[in-house]
Amino acid sequence: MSEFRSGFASLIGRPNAGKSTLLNALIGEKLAIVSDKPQTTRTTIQGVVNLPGAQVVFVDTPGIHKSTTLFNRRMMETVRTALQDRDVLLYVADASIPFSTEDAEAVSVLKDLSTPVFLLANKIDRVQDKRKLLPFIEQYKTIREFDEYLPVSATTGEGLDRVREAIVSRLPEGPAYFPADHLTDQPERFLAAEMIREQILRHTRQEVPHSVAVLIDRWEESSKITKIAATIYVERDGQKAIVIGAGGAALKKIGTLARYEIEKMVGHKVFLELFVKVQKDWRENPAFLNAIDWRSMRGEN
Ligand SMILES: Nc1nc2c(ncn2[C@@H]2O[C@H](COP(=O)(O)OP(=O)(O)O)[C@@H](O)[C@H]2O)c(=O)[nH]1
Ligand SMILES: [Mg+2]
Repeated sequence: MSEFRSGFASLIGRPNAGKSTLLNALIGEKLAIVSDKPQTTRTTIQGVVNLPGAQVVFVDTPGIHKSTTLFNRRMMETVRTALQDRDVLLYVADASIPFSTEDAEAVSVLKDLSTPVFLLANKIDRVQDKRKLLPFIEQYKTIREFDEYLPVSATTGEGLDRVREAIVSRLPEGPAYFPADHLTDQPERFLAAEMIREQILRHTRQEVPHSVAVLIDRWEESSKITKIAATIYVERDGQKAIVIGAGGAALKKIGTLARYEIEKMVGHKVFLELFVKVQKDWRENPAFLNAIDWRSMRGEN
């Protein structure tokens, strides 16, 4: 009988490639928030999958992008950390749009790595003519050789079995890292803050998504109801007005939709109270960045 295998697989790639959607699809649970705005994912997120004879710990990461603010630089640091000490790297590319110089630049983060790297050509549900996948993959090959080339769709699930098989075949033998019921490294209250931020990303535009941070102020759980108070931070008065909306309509919608998601997670009724505050230029404020990072809250980095 073959031995049990276990290991870590990081999902990396440019913003919007579909890394977080893939994480959720591979896990079968919604762990990472998803939107069509870049920088939806701001931190690494682990999701554990138990397969027959193997345990894979997937790690979702922020998209590879140019660092302008202190916050962006921190995000890119987490991407670089996620490249280290992994058993497999999954480079996710959007196969529904043409290859660009930004793609070529982003792939360069993989330079000098000896870890096996798979190219996941994602969003193939949007590629009508599948013959186009070959030249798409060839473009990547001109930059580097990958250990596997896997066409997938995170939304339909196509190709994901091949991904799981290919990962397991590259994992070292070893015991599971986590107990079978351990799903993620994220505390529930951080997931809740993310669910609130997801609704803001979905219902606002332009500069607002980048300027939003959410912190949970209060979390009181009883057997029937969880009472949560959270503050939405923005950088400008104008953004505050957008998040609140005319007569509070936008904030009400955000709160209602986020509450549904949080109720699904905690499994009972939720009472959600939201506040909106201006925290000028928080993306350049180290103390504030520490406050919104649950890892540093727990003294993990
Ligand atoms: N059609 C299609 N859309 C996808 C697929 N994967 C992701 N998306 C969409 O692409 C956008 C970005 O996805 P997200 O997972 O947040 O990308 P990330 O920035 O790489 O984490 C979202 O609107 C997703 O719904 C896919 O396989 N097919
Ligand atoms: Mg993401």
